[in-house]
Amino acid sequence: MSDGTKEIAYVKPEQWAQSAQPVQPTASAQAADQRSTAAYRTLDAAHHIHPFSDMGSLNRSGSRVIVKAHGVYLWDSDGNKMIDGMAGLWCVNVGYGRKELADAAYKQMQELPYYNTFFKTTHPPVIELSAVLAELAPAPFNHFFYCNSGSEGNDTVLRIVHQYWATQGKHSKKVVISRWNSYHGSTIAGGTLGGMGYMHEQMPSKVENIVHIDQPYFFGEAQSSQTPEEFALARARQLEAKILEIGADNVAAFIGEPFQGAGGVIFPASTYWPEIQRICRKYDILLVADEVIGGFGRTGEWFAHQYFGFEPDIITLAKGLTSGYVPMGAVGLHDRVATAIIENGEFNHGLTYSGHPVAAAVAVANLKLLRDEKIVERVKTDTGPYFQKKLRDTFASHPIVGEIAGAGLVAGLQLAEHPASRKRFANGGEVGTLCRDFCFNGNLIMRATGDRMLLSPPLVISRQEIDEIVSKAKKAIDATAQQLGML
Ligand code: PXG
Repeated sequence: MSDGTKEIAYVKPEQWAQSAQPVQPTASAQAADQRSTAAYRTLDAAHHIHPFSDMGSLNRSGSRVIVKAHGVYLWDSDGNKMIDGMAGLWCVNVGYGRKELADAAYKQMQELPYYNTFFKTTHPPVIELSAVLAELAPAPFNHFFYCNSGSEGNDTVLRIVHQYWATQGKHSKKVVISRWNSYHGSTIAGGTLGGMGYMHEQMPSKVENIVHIDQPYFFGEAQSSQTPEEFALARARQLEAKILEIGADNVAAFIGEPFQGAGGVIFPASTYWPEIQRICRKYDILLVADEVIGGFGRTGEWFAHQYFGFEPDIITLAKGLTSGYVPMGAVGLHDRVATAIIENGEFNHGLTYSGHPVAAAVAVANLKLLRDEKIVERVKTDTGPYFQKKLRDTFASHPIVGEIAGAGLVAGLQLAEHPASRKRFANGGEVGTLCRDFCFNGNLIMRATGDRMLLSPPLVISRQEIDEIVSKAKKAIDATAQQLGML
């Protein structure tokens, strides 16, 4: 084919024995790395369905083609350099281009590219990873189950919760309580657990026994007379009301992201999580913290539940576990839950790639970087406070910024029509999209959820790079305000 699409380096089976050396790309495969932007877009539109996208409209406008990355920067196929304010999708915690991770994958692929741990086998990378996780996680978390993503992690959570109560003889404890506007993944179970109505609408069916309570979104949902602490307490007490309505004997677990990520970086006031924990303990309900975004240093603590000061029974992990270099998810079990699973016969759940050796080797290399280079400590004591202060200094009195939420290296900026009275834009999603497009044109990647602008840069970001993000965000938010005639 003249465009080289199908001419990739291919070793025929009869040549396998001679191909012990790494295969070099052929000239045509190298050429395929250097297509023009137009050629990339044509091929992408012809064959690729993107996640969460309106493909008709995307194919008409064309995607931005990201071709390389280093540190906190990305480059597109036209040579534009962008600063990545989102660490990919909240995942590239150690930044792009760390050779240690590539080397770990390369070495592991040569030594043992795949084996499973189903039938009385195990392997060094998964053993090593479990030991490192047990060292890094809070004391009662000593056991880990592996999967490929956060969604599969939350599917696994449902299986573990169900099995746990079965082992306790409490077979009626089946209902899992979650929250509206939470995000727990895009499989059927993850999507049902999540509280995104637009996802529920497109599901063929939902997982049974999952119900939702309201989120602790102060800016958007509190009454004008409520303080953040009062509102958070009232929202936490919806859990108690829901348990009483369903009957504690029927409720298995509560699941929540310590702070909602995709839902808009919503940070509950300090009263929220202690009350949720009190209620879970009172009614003997497992407390699950979905740490897929919050885990591995985002708030300056290793896990976001440590930042909010509560103690879950189960944690879901993904993203920062491998810094996104390869896919991997995990579920961490408190000793109490682990013992019940371990001591009560077979647990009938597993995936071909549970504990994949290459993913595990990359995860170990990644966690060692986070630990040994003191990246998480730096977020807590230096770059995190600097980022939060810089955002507050820059936006506290901006005419369309109503709230600055966050800690460490994660933040949500609420765009609002009238910040003082917490009046949001009637067409909030449109304002957020407008602002996001200004960011994009200014070579800053910043995500919009409705009218909240989100930042979650790689944890290795420097103060100077933080300055660059904040100044680019300021330009984009100013441009948005100007377009709306509010600046
Ligand atoms: N839990 C949480 C808290 C998440 O944020 C998942 C589970 C699911 O993980 P996987 O690996 O299955 O995607 C997530 C994922 C966004 C965005 O636009 C956020 C996520 C995924 C894709 C897009 O903010 N979070």
